[in-house]
Amino acid sequence: MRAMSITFYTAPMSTASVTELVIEELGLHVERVVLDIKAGDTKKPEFLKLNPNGKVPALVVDGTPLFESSAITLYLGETYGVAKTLWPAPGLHRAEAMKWVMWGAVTVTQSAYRYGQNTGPWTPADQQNAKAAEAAKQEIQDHLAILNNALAGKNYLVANEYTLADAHLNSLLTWLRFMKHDFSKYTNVNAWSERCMARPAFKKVNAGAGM
Ligand SMILES: N[C@@H](CCC(=O)N[C@@H](CS)C(=O)NCC(=O)O)C(=O)O
Repeated sequence: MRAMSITFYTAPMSTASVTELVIEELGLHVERVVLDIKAGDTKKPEFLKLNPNGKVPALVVDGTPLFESSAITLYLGETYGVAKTLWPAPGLHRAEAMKWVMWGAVTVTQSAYRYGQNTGPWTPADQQNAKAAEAAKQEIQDHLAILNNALAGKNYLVANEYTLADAHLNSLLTWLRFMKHDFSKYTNVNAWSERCMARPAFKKVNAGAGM
């Protein structure tokens, strides 16, 4: 395959760490640009030209800007992952891998954001709603139960082989652990997370992050 030029815009302790892990698993050589969110780097005009949402991760591949971590995982998976057996070839196993990445991006993230907005330091206290926070917390428990059932008797999500879907979803779940959601009932999820986190790529990316 022709070598492509890839520039990766990232920031510490952000959603970009999901992409960081995917890049590490694939062993890709990228040019890394580390932005400082607090200093306003993600809202500077030169970055907004690449990602008008003003968020990381963003990737520029041969001059084409890409945003949304899930889209980036799908793209990197299909382009570099199949030969490395980290992403299924086109077909139903690929569809299952996409299913879990998108479930994380849409279903789990929606509840996690709602919980964060109604409890965290990002929203003024008078705009927070305790009932909405409680409902979101329960939704997260329901999502974890779904994942726990899906992992019954299995080591990994798709065809029982580790793929970038495991990397992506587990990486996303580290944020739920960080936000102190209760994982104690979900033994299959916890055993799967342990397997994902034992991989050299995960250890390398998270070294020093305390996760
Ligand atoms: N849906 C996006 C979410 C990206 C996102 O929320 N990034 C946050 C960090 S976790 C960000 O860059 N925030 C910077 C800002 O709001 O200025 C994705 O999955 O890529």
